[in-house]
Amino acid sequence: MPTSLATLESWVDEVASRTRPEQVTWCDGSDDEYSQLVRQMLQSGDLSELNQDTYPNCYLHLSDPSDVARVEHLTFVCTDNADDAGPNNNWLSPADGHERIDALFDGCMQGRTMYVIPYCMGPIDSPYSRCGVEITDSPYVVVNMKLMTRMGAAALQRIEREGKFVKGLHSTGDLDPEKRLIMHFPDELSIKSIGSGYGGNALLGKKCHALRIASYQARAEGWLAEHMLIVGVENPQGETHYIACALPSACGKTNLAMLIPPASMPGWKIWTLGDDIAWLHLDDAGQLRAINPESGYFGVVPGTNEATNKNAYDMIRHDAIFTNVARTADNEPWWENKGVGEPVTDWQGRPYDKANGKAAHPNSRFTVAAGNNPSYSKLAEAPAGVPISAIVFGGRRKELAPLVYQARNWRHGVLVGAGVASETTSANIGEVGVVRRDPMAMKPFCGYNFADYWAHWLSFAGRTETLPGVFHVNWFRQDENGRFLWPGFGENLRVLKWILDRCNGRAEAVETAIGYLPRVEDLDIDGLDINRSDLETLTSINARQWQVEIEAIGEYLASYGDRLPAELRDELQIVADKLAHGSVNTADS
Ligand code: GTP
Ligand code: SPV
Ligand code: MN
Repeated sequence: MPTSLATLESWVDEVASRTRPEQVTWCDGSDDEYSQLVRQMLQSGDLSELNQDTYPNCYLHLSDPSDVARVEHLTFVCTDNADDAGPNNNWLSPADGHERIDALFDGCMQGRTMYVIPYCMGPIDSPYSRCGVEITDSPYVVVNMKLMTRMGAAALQRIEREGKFVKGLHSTGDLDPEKRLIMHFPDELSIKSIGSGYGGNALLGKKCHALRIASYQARAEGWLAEHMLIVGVENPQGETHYIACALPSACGKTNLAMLIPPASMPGWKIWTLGDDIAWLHLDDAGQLRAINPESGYFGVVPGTNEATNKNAYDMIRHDAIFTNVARTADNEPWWENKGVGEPVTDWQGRPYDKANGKAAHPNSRFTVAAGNNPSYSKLAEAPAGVPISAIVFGGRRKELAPLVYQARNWRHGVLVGAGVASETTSANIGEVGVVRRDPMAMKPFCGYNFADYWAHWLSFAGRTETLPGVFHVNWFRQDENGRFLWPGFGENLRVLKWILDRCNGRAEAVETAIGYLPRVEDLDIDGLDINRSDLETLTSINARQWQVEIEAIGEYLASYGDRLPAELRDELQIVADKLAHGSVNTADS
């Protein structure tokens, strides 16, 4: 066996004897290995070639139609005590969890190759990085892991040096939704997932390791694992400040992470560090720093076009894997709002027919290496990460939430994060468009009790004098006809500019009950085509609606019982009192 680490070797043997693969392959992460697996999948039909003249090295994978998104209802955190997983997770005892899922793994790899994938989440030389090994019977998973993580020989060397790694066992099984389960055993640093080939369920380095297991470890070790993009904003003076921003699934992280400044903001530049996950640590000087544990993007395809996200549009023109998009007559990938071309076959490979719904699945995805992104930051490889000036939370809210506001202080900021709610999206199997609580955009991803998680967030205030400012944004306000009030995408830079100016004491705001809001004149709207009344709506709050919201947040927080930190309850009371006693800038009528 090609490892000197006995615990790794014995685990691989143990898995092989349960799953009974035809052969075992250790992945070295080389380009040759990637090409060879692609050739093999073209032969088996797992992948098909897209137009190699216009989309060189791009391939299409069509999933089983039942297997196109995460499955929160089938995802479990297995801890000794149910309370440690919390009301925010499905729970089983570790013994019951293993028993239930192991039965499905018995003999599941017969006739298949079992791949062993050593990977490193984070720059290979960073002290903040963590390693894992994923065992899978899916070549699609191997090639996606190659694009998304630092995988192969270098990761194996680090694992052998450290002797410690997260064990992830995955099989596509028979894709029967009744036999699909994703289990986490944080005390054992292990993950078991069966019955799905979809990204978040199958690429175990991503949500399973880098969020659920990592958040559990981060609490014990004093850091944070978050569902956040990391972006560098360079102003015309050449100074770059970094922002970490948590938005729920399919709510704009990839787009914000690589936005292109509007023509009317010359001299501004955006540098992408990460588009989905951030690991945040306080350094010795008390500065919060972030690394992106991933090295690729698994992004939402629909809506990507030259106007909304040209960086993404360009980076998926070569060396990309498309999952569940449609195709044109000239064999190019097609999706809703691509802006060019027409579909001839849909995401299920059928002749396109409007009566069957969308041509591309709403949760169709691209996978590309981060290096494909024209705005990829050099500091994305820096072992020490980047210093974070602002933390931004947000959600998808037709109503209520203004374009942007700032929390009064860290403790209030934790309440703002805990109070995030957002309309559900097709990133999870289930109903779309219903508002649900999604604290810190981590509802599906926090590997332990949210009450303990908020206490952990609060504890940072006692550890340093220099925490980032905390903000909330909403790009998705609509009028009664469903029209977006804010143009979004590149224009979101105007909001980032106000946020950074606030952090540097260079922008004005008014204090309201919910925090500091910009007045229209505090935002840089030079060259922006938007009417004044929309701007006024976006920068004001309705006190009565907010009273209802604060009450709803109170009820939600109360569902965490005695474990809820008293500080959060106190902060909520402060906001409730301010709303009750009236405050400036409430566009109440
Ligand atoms: P995950 O990968 O699921 O975690 O999602 P994400 O947060 O990275 O979301 P992404 O950036 O892929 O955006 C999801 C959808 O929202 C896409 O269809 C985008 O076109 C759309 N979107 C992103 N930013 C904006 C915006 O500023 N305004 C509007 N109206 N839509 C946006
Ligand atoms: C999300 O759902 O938040 C994603 C896609 O980023 S997945 O990798 O499936 O989690
Ligand atoms: Mn995500």
